[in-house]
Amino acid sequence: MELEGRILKSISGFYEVEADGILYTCKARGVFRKTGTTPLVGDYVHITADSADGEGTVDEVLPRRNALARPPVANLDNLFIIVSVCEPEPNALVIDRLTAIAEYKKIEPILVVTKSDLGSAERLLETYRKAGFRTFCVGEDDRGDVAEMRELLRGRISAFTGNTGVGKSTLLNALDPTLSIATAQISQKLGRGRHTTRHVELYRTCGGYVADTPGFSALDIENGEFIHKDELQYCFREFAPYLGECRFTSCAHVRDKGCRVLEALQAGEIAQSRHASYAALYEEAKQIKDWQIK
Ligand SMILES: Nc1nc2c(ncn2[C@@H]2O[C@H](COP(=O)(O)OP(=O)(O)OP(=O)(O)O)[C@@H](O)[C@H]2O)c(=O)[nH]1
Ligand SMILES: [Mg+2]
Ligand SMILES: [Zn+2]
Repeated sequence: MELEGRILKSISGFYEVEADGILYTCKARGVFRKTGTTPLVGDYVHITADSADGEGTVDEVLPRRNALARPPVANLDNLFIIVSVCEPEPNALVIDRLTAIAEYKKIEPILVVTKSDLGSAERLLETYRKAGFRTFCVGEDDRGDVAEMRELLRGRISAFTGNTGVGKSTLLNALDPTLSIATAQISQKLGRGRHTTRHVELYRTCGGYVADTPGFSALDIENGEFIHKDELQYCFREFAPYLGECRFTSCAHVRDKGCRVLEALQAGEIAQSRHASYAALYEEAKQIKDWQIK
């Protein structure tokens, strides 16, 4: 029986595919050879289901709207970038690399600050709100923004990403307590730094689909994606009003004379940390060979 479905989970050599409301466990072996594409969670696929025993094989990966290398998810509308005020500390370059790659792939980046009970989230929220992003804030006894977040999930496909331990799984459970996803408990001090979530999984919730993903470590700063240096300026949405206004058309917006972006930075219209991330990513992009860019 041929069916069209969506990959919800990829784990130890199997894909879990949802088709017509039924879950099929499909073998991963040989799929790449057959389709020429390694299937990702979020992919729409054609499967052949074996009778009614819930097993099958993936025959074809249907065209993707977009795909991320890290976290490995396809066909996203939203990328929720989760950062905690502390434990672990936020890192602007990590956040801005993620916002840039999401913009590049036409995925809406959204910033969520967690653990507001442990410190002030205001500076982070302010930076990203001003840059033009939707932002949310949650804390242990403050689930104020959770209801608003649910609205953004409705009818969309979203993924949560961020350092390990920021509270991605905890937040998903707050959004939908029926999910009961395993999280690192505060009492398990020994477990700190360990990854609790170990595979990508797309959950059907809040009228949409949300992927919980394994966190990355603080050292794991790159994400395997490349943006051409000339494209990078378009991946910082707060630069938009100034692009095309610089004295030199080839302006890199890093140290050139007559640069409108740098003027906006001086005037406080663009956050220092955001421009510093842009400059760091630009330096990196200069080293990238064209063949490395997909
Ligand atoms: N104080 C406080 N602790 C929180 C909050 N959110 C999550 N935590 C705690 O942070 C720890 C990590 O939470 P998880 O939800 O497992 O983090 P995660 O981002 O899913 O981590 P990985 O799965 O390893 O990527 C747990 O001990 C949570 O109880 C919060 O808002 N405030
Ligand atoms: Mg988790
Ligand atoms: Zn410029």
